[in-house]
Amino acid sequence: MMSNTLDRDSQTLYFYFNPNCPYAQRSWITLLELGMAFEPVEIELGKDNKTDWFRAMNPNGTVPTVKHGETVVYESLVVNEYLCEVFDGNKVALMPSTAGDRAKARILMSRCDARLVKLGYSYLSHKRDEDAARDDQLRSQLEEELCFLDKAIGESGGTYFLGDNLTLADIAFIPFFQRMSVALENFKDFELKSLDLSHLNTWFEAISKRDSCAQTQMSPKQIQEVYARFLKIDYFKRIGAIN
Ligand SMILES: N[C@@H](CCC(=O)N[C@@H](CS)C(=O)NCC(=O)O)C(=O)O
Repeated sequence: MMSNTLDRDSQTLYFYFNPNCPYAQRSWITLLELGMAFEPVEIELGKDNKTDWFRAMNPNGTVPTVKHGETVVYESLVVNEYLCEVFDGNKVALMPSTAGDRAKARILMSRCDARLVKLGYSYLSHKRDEDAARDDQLRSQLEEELCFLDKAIGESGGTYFLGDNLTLADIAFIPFFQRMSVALENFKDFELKSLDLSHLNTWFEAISKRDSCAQTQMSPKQIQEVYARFLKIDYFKRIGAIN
């Protein structure tokens, strides 16, 4: 506890991010929810432009990255747990209090990257006129995943994935829901809200209203512009987000 207090008082926390990056948004939301003071540093994306000092900190050259004193952390889900551990004295708990529930949160977080992100971007990137059957298959796989998530929230007995309180599990998903709901509707005529998934829809509405999520989100117009560009250059395949 003592060292946390010292860290908080004496060390600036630098947050390397880009406002278009959903992974960086996860950590941005976490910083805001924890009420931590931080110094944002915007990093340009999509270019082979990473400076030596940035690569020396994070060999992957990705955002989010945080530097806190001598400690450098990257990979959004790892960054978020680091922030929670260091600032656990702030009274806001973004990880559940029991080991079992923390395990559940971690399973959901890894499922977000392994399944939702992959399925969502695979379906979004697929060109229906090239293979309609494959398009239908990708759509039903995505719907199945959304049903799974809806059920997980329903079983928690609260609005969020782990019950009544927001946790890092919710924060892992929200940037992708914000982007995918706009992009899928726009480019695939797929409306999340039209699916009969009441827990998921209630979750999306509730979490979207939080200041941390509203303040960090891209506007629908920005999402349409950025994603139109991504789709044109096969971005999700190129960066390895999908196969
Ligand atoms: N698994 C990483 C993914 C981070 C990531 O892919 N970030 C992208 C931007 S959304 C990035 O920094 N790419 C390097 C670049 O575009 O220069 C995480 O969770 O932090």
